[in-house]
Amino acid sequence: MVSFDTQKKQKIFSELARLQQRDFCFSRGHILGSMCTVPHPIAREAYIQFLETNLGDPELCPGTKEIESQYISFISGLLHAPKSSAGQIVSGGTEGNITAMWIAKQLSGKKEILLPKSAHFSFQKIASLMDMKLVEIPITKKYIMDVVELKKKIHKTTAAIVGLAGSTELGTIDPIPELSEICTDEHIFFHVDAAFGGFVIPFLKELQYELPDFDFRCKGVCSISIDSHKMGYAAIPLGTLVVRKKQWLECISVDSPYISSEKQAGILGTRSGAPVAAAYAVARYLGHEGYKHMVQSCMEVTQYTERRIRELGLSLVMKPTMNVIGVKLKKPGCVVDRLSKKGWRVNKVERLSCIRLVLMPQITKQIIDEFIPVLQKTCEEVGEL
Ligand code: 0PR
Repeated sequence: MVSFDTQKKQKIFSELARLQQRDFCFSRGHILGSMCTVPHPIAREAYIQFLETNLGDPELCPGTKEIESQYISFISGLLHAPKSSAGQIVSGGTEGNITAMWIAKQLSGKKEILLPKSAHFSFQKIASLMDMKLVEIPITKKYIMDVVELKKKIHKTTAAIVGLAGSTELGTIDPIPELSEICTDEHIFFHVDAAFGGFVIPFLKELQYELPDFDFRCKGVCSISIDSHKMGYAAIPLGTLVVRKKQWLECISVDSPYISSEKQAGILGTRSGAPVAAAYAVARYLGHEGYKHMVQSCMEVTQYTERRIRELGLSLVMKPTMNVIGVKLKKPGCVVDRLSKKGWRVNKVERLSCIRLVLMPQITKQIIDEFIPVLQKTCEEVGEL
């Protein structure tokens, strides 16, 4: 047992608290641009309980391994994955995308990735890490991948096509069913990046929003990456990559002679069971209905925010598809800097000349009521209004 030198401990913790004071925090509600949240309280408890576990050596923690299997089953069910599928826990959207492209490269022996211009910057890392080439496909006026342009770029060298189900900048959804058909016909690996939208679209569809299918019910979809530390209301770092065929994980597996499993798939070795237990606890606690309610209230706050912004005389880049809003501005960087000095964090998207607001579960109408006058004043100061 570690015995504490109480004085030393107090000194360290006051130092930690002093530094933490400088952070923006979700619980005060002033972070409006992030795709993460304050985790559900149940996630916090489960996280701490599983702090010492290591899923990189599964024989040491068969119980945690079982939690992981059950969590993967939950995610696979949400995405309508077939029986032949398998899931790989990852640290988030970046690792999910890297792993998917690694599989595509191994399976095809090719190096070219066709992806919309709106794809997340993690693909730049993929190109550099795996010596792959990115071919950017223009987007339409609706901010989704232009399928006509895509077809022109398909080639013998194409390793994979990537579609977005919830883009980082605007929350848009690429025409996944159409892309799925193209990929089936052309025998191309089709990866769907649903890091943000994976925990939103299934529930919006149940709430009668008219959105395209994005999951394994589209036969050409080969893999989907979905993040629990975004709309899954869980703790950082956690995402899942689900692949249509279990055997595809073999091409990213190596012999692991020193540990309890014979082979290890994926990028990481040692990895904590804590975020997995936390996400599992949230999923068990909220259940399908709980997530549906959460998404419904995020959309109510989104619609409220949209109305308040329009009332100011500002316009939106487009009608929001999900709980992400782009507000058109002439000088988004300038507005973001000023808002930050006033204690509000939003993200700028220079490419679309807008700021991005993400209406995560912790954002309430009251917080929006506090924010709107600050946004108004800031826009007046810089001549946006
Ligand atoms: N794919 C998509 C569609 C994403 O939006 C993101 C992250 C990723 C992949 C990468 O996910 P990880 O960051 O989990 O690896 N999108 C957010 C963004 O770049 C991430 C984020 C979250 C940024 C919280 C800021 C923040 O405070 O905007």
